[in-house]
Amino acid sequence: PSNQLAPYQKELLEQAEAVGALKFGEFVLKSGRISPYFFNAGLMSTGAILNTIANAYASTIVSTFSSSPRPIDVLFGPAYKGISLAACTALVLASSHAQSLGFAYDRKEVKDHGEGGRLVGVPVSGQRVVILDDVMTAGTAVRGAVGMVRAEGGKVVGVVQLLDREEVGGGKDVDVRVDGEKVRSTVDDVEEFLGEGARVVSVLKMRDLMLYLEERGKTEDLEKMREYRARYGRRD
Ligand code: OMP
Repeated sequence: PSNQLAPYQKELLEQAEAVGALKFGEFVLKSGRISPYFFNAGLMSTGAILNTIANAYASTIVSTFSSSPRPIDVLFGPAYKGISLAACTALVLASSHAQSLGFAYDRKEVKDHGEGGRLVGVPVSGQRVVILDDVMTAGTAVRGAVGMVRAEGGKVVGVVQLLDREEVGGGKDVDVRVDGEKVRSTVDDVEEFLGEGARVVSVLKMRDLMLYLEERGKTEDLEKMREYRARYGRRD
């Protein structure tokens, strides 16, 4: 792991802790795993924080996808938390990076009149789509988002997470201490699921949270993070 936080990562983590979006303690995750930390991106909801997040996403997108042979067309933000993330990032890409991409999201409720359809925003059919999501653990949420884009004929060429918890796929009974080399990381699983050189990247990783704790001398929290990582963390 790299051993220094970038200034924007530090800023994000400080803002996250200040609004209670980043918490240390004991939390049951969607996958059933019991985690010593939880990141609630829904609380990252002030103008200043959205500004930090959107700029970080935009820089990550530019550095990840600008070298790809074909440009990306659409940012997809899965409802609900992804909607503001993708909208704000599309705005920053246009205002600060001279790249005007489309923006789309799904509606959670079924609509049987008016414009119809599951997705709102620019059509994704035939388009190269990047999904902007909040947190990835075992990959269930992001696979759902990929399914929605594909159902409308879009091609998902990448995923950008706000936080990659750097875990392995599967549920709570997956344990890397027992399963060893057979266990693959969620990132590898999702990249394979996407196929053909698609990328899964993130603004923050679990290791960055650990650096943050280390800088603050939070040795107890850090030790719990290490134990959790030894159990569910990706192998590399
Ligand atoms: P997976 O679907 O297992 O990848 O878990 C990701 C989802 O879990 C996110 O979309 C959130 O709904 C939720 N989550 C968080 O928001 N923050 C966390 O720190 C951990 C989780 C989680 O339950 O794993």
